[in-house]
Amino acid sequence: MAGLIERYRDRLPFAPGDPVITLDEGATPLVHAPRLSERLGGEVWLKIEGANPTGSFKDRGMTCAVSGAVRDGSTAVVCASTGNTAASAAAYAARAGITCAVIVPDGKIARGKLAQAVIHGARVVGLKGNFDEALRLVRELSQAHPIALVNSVNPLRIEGQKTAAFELIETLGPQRPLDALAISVGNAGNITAYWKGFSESADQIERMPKMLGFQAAGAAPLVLGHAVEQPETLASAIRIGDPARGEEALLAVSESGGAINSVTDEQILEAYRFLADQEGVFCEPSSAASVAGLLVHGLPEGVERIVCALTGHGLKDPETAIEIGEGIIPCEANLAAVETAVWG
Ligand code: AN7
Repeated sequence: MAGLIERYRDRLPFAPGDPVITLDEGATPLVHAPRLSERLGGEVWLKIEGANPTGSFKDRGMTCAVSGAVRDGSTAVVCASTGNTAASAAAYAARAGITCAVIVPDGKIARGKLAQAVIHGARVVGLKGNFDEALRLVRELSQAHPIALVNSVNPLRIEGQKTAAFELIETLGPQRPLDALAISVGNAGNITAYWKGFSESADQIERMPKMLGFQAAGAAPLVLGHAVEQPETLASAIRIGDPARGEEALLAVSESGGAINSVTDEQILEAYRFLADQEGVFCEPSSAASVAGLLVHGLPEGVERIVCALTGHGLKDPETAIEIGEGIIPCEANLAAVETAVWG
């Protein structure tokens, strides 16, 4: 399967002959969730964005942002990140043969993401500060130096990420449009991108889906209506207090007749476990915020068919899984002991 730029070139700002930096991102599975459907009384589908090459939806935006940077003659890219953007930027920069620096809140990103950034050869900077401070600093840095900013403030990121909406329409078909999209919200680029994708496809679908965004309760500026100085949540990917695309996200929500709500860390973890043990789908806690939101708030009036965007793979954050999963049963190396261990 070709990468996104090749598949959707007519709807992306790339001309034939432009350099394309790709890892064959996109075309991710859309999996029906029977148990979740039963619990919610609707038809629920999971868009498995963790199946992208670096394990998150960021790859959709990054193929475009890094291709654009190369086209414009940049030899270096930079981003602030809660982890997934860093992993994706590092991989695509490696692919492009250019330099990458990532600024992450020190000690606050999941181990898998850190492993990716390091092994792809990025300069990994552990900032004594949070994501919002990191983003402010990289914006200044990229204005003062010839280094391309690949956060979702870069319009090419939104362009790439809107293709997830195109895929949903293709997969479900125009006769079976979805009524709503549930999605976790951090810096608010992804919900903005989905809405752009649906809006550009308005002529192909009978009705526009409602955008249902969910933030972690300790990092819910769009629910509270003001920035959060010290955001806190175990869903480290969405530990963001001042989303760069907050206004656009609110617009997407109001234009679509949707809503933004918050969920507690406990509710996020319950959804995270439910997906893993009832549906066989392992996503990271931040991704499970979308499902938590539906479990807590229910399906809105008139919503029957819904897609939850599961934004990142569970393996990104092995520590959380091991911490909250069932423990490991120690066992001597003989059959009787194994029998006891297996059957209890
Ligand atoms: C798994 O990597 O912001 O609302 O720096 O990694 O578009 O920010 C990650 C965000 C949801 C929120 N789920 O998306 C980063 C970063 C996962 C994420 C979000 C992120 P946006």
